[in-house]
Amino acid sequence: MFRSRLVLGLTTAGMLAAVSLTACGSDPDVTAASNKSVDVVAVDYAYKELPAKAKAGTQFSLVNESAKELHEFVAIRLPDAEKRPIKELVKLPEAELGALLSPKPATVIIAQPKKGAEIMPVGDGTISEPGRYIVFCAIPTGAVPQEYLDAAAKANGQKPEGVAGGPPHFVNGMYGEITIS
Ligand SMILES: [Cu+2]
Repeated sequence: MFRSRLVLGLTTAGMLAAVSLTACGSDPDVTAASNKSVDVVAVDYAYKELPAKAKAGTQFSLVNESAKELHEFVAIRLPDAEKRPIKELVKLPEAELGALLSPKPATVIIAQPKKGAEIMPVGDGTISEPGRYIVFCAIPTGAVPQEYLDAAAKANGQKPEGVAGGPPHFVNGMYGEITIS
């Protein structure tokens, strides 16, 4: 399963604490217009046009506008009792964050730079179950796209390991949330 390896690329809690408070990726004014499909845009290092709300069954896709970085859209349903804002959650100590992110994602979409191809190691972009989802990108900053994709292909749906790079993109602010109803 997609266990807490997700965050093994994490650095220290100290680095997480350095995350800017201004970088939260959801736009509270945006609600998905259609219950069919939504294109989320990835830039270095944030999501654009990430709806705050969408209907169950919405299929997401990821358009990567970065010139060189690979980006991903990992959506994990949070426990119903979890009410803290996402910007607090991403700053939790690694073990705590790892536990929160241990459920299998509803979907994982990886998109190549320059609006390149999408790869879907988990699911097909569809989020079916109502709830509150954290959306984040854990690709190491500066990782070579092909190196990461090769590692992802070998990882069988789990988080690729051993890919050179800096802290995961969510440490740079690449995270957000979507409420599915
Ligand atoms: Cu990213």
